[in-house]
Amino acid sequence: MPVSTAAASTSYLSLGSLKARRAAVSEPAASGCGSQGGAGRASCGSSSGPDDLPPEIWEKVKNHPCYSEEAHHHYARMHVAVAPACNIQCNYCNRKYDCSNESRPGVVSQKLTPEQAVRKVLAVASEIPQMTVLGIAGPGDALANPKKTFETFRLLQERAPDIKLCLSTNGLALPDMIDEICKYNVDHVTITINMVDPVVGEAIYPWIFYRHRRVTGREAARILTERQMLGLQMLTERGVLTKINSVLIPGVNDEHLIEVNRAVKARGAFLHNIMPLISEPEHGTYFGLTGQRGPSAQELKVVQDACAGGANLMRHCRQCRADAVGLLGEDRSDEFTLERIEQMDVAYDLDRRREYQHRVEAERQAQHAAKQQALAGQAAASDIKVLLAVATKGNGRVNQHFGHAHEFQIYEVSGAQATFIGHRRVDHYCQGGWGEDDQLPSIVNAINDCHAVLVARIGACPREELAQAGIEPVDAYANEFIEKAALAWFGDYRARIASGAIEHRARGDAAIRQGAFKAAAA
Ligand code: CLF
Ligand code: SF4
Repeated sequence: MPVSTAAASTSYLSLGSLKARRAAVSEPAASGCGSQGGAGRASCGSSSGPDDLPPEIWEKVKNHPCYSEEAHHHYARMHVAVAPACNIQCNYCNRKYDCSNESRPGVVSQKLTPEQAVRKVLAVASEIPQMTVLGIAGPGDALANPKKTFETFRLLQERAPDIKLCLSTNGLALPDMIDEICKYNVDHVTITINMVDPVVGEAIYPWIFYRHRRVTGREAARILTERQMLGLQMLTERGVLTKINSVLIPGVNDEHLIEVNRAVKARGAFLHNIMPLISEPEHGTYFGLTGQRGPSAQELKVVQDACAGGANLMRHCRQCRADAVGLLGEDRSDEFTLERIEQMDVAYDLDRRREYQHRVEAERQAQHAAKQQALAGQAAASDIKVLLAVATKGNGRVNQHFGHAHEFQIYEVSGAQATFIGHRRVDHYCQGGWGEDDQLPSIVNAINDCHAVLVARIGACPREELAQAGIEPVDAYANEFIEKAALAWFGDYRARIASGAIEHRARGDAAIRQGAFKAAAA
């Protein structure tokens, strides 16, 4: 159902058309930030820290890379592909590919039995001590495969009690599984909710399989949304932190996601993760084959911004594979094939893991304190906002060479603050030590809405091409904390405008990278 028209023929959303809805979503919450979800203070989002959250919630999220934006710089997750079947059909999914709810299209390398899965988790945990979360996210639906899913959790709890358990589901079977979820201490659940209106839903879901029969059309969407809302409410009542994933499908559910945000906040969702549809003909999905496109970077941002004040937003999702291993944004799954695991000497050492994580925590807190100190006194009011792209390999600093970046982090800077709003994946500019000039246009496209790119270093050729595209290459803040660097650059930018040296101009849109992607491990 196309929901609005904008001037440009390729655009479905206009900022103006969202303002009324945004105002409605931004009404003050009735209650404070409760222990059972994110309803309440707008600061209780994935970027929240110990000062913003009740201690029991902070304990649950502080080392979960998806539930805490800060944690994702330090802690890793892994998925085990034990759940091949699904009980619904989404128009953006092809069963030969990973579940589009939680992963990029691309075949799962190996489906696992629960026993194989647990062996793999222990092998990864022994080599990657910062791996703190095991998620079951497909390649089908975790709860459409309850025996395999819960057997994996049961076995793992016995062998590795420190690993947090997480699952992702379309929600159809959820209300029937709440007791099992709680029995195995799964305290993080993701539900993919793309609509709360069956009229919208019938354009996304051709059928569901429910109570031993196949149901199609609007009736299928009605049952699905009722089950999703009921399941979310039941999880909230049991104190399970629930994140909602929504796939933004331009012209189908873009404006409608604001209503989804409001509905899930009312039922206690902790986070809302609005992700772009990834749709290419070669994926073989209904949407891919019928030409349904995904959103541009600005279309995604407009919807996310319109939801500000509602359920808290996650903006650092990497739409990872159903067998992903490692930090978000990297994939080390190739290092842990069944063949390799068979040959590994697996030594799961809980004390060593704890000791490592204590060190990470101390380092993280030191970084946090240093950053706060660096930021003190930086804020200044401004009437303009700009986006900056940042090349970073971690520790919250501008510390990566332009040519080595496989993604850029995007910050919105207004003078008063620099806020992380997402990332853009790109192909490496440097290939085997040489700059690959063919890659530059795609990198420029990916950050084309940014005024500058902050890097540790950059070569002459990309510097020139970026400048020609109107994106200022900046290496003056190498190794500075990102926020401090962003605010300093912005102060300089405003000074140049004030002196008449430059003129402030709005930027255009940027493209979200489509197609299968496996980022190299750092
Ligand atoms: Fe996996 Fe999902 Fe758990 Fe994270 S992923 S089951 S909550 S451990 Fe994370 Fe991956 Fe985004 Fe999912 S980056 S796709 S939000
Ligand atoms: Fe595919 Fe996941 Fe949708 Fe099932 S729930 S059809 S596996 S995207």
